Amino acid sequence: MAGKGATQSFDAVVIGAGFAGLHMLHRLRQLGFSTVALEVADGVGGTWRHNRYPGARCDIQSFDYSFSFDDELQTEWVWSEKYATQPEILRYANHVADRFDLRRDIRFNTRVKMARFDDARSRWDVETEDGTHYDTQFYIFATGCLSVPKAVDIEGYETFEGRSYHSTDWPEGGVDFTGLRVGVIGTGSSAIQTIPIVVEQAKELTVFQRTAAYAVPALNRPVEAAEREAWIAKRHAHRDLARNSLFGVPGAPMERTTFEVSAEERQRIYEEAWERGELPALMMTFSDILADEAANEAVAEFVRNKIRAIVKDPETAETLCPKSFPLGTKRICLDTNYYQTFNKPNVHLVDLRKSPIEGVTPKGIKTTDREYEFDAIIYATGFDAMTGAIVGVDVRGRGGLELRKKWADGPRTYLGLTVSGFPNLFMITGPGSPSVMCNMMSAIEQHVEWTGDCLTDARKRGVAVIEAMPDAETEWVAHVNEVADATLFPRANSWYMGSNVPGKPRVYMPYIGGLGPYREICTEVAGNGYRGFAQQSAREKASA
Ligand code: NA7
Repeated sequence: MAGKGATQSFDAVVIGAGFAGLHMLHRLRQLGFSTVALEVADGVGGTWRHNRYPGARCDIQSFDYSFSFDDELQTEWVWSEKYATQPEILRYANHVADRFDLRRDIRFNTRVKMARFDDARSRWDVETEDGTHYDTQFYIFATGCLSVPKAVDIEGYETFEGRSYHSTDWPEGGVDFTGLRVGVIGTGSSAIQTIPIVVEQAKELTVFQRTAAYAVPALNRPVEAAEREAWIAKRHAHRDLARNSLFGVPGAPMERTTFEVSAEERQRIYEEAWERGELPALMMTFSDILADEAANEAVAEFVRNKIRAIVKDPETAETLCPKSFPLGTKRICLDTNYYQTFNKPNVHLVDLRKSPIEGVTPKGIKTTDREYEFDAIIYATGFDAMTGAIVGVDVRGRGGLELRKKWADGPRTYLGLTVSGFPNLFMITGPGSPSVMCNMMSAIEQHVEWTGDCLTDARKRGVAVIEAMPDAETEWVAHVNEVADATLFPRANSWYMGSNVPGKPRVYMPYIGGLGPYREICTEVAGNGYRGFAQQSAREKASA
């Protein structure tokens, strides 16, 4: 191996060794491309390596939250629970790396500093922080959608004299909260998963809520042997349904609309969905939930009534009821005893809408109302989602064009896979693709397969440079917005919109047309000679 500061040449450089990076590396290797993956951490797993907070689990059933690309892999691996815990998911990522002998082509502890497209050579120069240069034809982001923590935007947080933890970067080996007074800031999925576990040790736990979330019970349980066998028997059909579905898991919204049925029937349908313990279940009960305000309000009120029935103190229950955005327009949370936790005498809820946080002090957290003293504060304040990891690298395309500048008013992509002005650059689950709107594993597999096919096709046809055309990009961005605008999604201040990060442009980032229809579009683009892409062979380039 070449030493630091040297240049190494590859067909493809993949950034990241989470699930997307692992699969992309494996696929490109299978296709005969010399490939290296660069990973900032000291091991594989991506977001599942850092998000080690107690209670961290997937919110898509384990069978679905796994790869389908290798049949032996999917039949040999045994998931122990309906929703796997973070340690089990990380073990799975390590198993994938071992099984396909991927580590030999991953450079760990390696942060990319800069990536520059050299017009003359049609190659990328990728420079890492240790000064190594990677010369590559293709540059592929597999950096994940939820991998860069949102910087803590609360004044004085560094002055706190107790212990501070962030859900996105939890200490290895865990934390003992026994006998401590703990404050938790945030009530998104991470907080909702961790609060019921932390309270088992903490002396007092105070939750600071700015926006109440919709959470449905996970109804987690061990996977029985018979269930596993049944899944294995139907796996091919199951995966086909998932690939062509809206959310990357089998199932579709019912065709009926909310007010077509009687109030009693509606209630029965909601109850049935609630009892399934699955994230998309309530959204699939009627076809108009994500498009019609009244329909959404009906199902939202059903969830609020559940909260009111669980939480004994009426004022606390009312504060926990989400009212400021439509159900499903921020990712629904799956919980295990979250609402029940607020019935414990040592758990308190602070409504930041009534008394906002003024700042963190040496002793604790000060709201406009009073100061709360803590021994430990947990920040479960989320991520700079979808674009944070991409613009975190200084990427320069054709003519020195800066990706950060190009995206200053929000990300612009063609198919969420490519960017005009940035030839031979690909993004796995980039903004403008279904990504976080569905099961990430299904989204990753579709993008990895498409990218692998695209590179193979380019090689076969002698194409040296492939680049999204500006018109195709503009049309795609318009389509992504048009589809989003026909729904209630843009109504929420969500990380889908970038509105959780101060100063980030407010643009609806994922494509919500559904994974199946999106797959068809991508397949059609490829089938039509990569419609919307400018392509240049080495010979054309030389004579240009
Ligand atoms: P989320 O869903 O972005 O949640 C972050 C939470 O932190 C949310 O309740 C925020 O309130 C709150 N927050 C963020 N900054 C502040 C400040 N400054 N003051 C008070 N409260 C704040 O992140 P998660 O990690 O929970 O989940 C992300 C995804 O991971 C999730 O959707 C699953 O797909 C897995 P806000 O809503 O902004 O008012």
